Amino acid sequence: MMSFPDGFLWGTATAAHQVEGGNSNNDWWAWEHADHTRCEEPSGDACDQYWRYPEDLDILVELGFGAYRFSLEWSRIQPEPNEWSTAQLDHYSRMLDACHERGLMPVVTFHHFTNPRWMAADGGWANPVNADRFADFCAHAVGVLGDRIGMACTINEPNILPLMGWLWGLFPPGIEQDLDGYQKATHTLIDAHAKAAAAIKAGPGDFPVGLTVSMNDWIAMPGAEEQLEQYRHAHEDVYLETCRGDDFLGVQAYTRGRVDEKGMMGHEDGVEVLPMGYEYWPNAAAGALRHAIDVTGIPVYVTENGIGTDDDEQRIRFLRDSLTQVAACIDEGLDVRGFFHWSLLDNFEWAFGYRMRFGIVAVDRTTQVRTIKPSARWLSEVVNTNRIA
Ligand code: GCO
Repeated sequence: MMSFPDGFLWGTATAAHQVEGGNSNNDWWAWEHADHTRCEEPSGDACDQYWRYPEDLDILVELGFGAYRFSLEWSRIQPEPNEWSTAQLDHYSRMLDACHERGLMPVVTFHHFTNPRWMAADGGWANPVNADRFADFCAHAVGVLGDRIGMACTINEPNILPLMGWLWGLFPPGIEQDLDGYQKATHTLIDAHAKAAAAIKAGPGDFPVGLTVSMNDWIAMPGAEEQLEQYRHAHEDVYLETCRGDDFLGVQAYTRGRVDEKGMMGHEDGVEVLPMGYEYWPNAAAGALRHAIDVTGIPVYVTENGIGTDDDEQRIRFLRDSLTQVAACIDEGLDVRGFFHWSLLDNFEWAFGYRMRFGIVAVDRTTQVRTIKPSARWLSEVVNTNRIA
């Protein structure tokens, strides 16, 4: 039996654009509706969480979770460069209050992949000025919301944005193989994290502030150790190294990356492959945690881990194995403080649309009715007993 320390924080994670619905003033909405993109379908009403958040928070309470990680939609709060929406800030105020009324810690992400259209039109993350604009947004939002925030994540997976947006063309602005744009976006995002963290710290409230980074469990074939270092450095360490002074790091891990002397390798024969196209790899979180702590030396939370699958038994198997390894990391003495399952709900999985089901709660796409899955009950047992039976 594996157990978790007292006070270990259990939560689930979502992002505004993936669950709220109707976020028509951001670059993703534009991207979903553009003819030339590889998006399978538009986000539309998503899970209508903009209106249904009380019901979703009730589900978290019923399952015994202590925290909810969600994001603020910048394009709602600052619809134009010089316009701020008090009504939208009030909306997030009500969400924070609703969390506290239920005893849930709100973990607030200030940026989760989407940009206001005006910011995207002015170069997006490739324009260094947008780091200051983002910090300005953070200062404004924290001024209203800060007294009720439990923990803050500045930017979700800044390492994914340049990769998807400037090299692979899967996220807006949809550019492929633009190394210069990739590097500019990387620099702006690193700068934006530092400036946003300072702005959030300067506001009301006193809560931990950190970054969340997308990480793999990296494995080098014999003789390819140097190639692995190069890959990992460009993709992850360049961000981790800037986090050493932060309150915590959020580790988000879903699979592994294997490297041989020729570069990134394909799937290994015999290893299950998930609908997302990568290997089923329950050691992802533990492997990433070890490396994250090695590089940063700061406390870490798993801020995302889970799988997109229609097979809920497979999800339970994944979670059992993944959490067993996370518990082993804690036994080894690593400072791991919490685990946030991605995700609470089946939601809008970006270019894949609604085909990928990462939730422990199903959502009927027509009626929006929520149905708790067996995996939610399984995880609830772990959360309530603080151990894996
Ligand atoms: C990410 C994001 C989430 C995804 C999740 C599943 O890691 O890409 O934070 O928005 O939905 O990771 O792919």
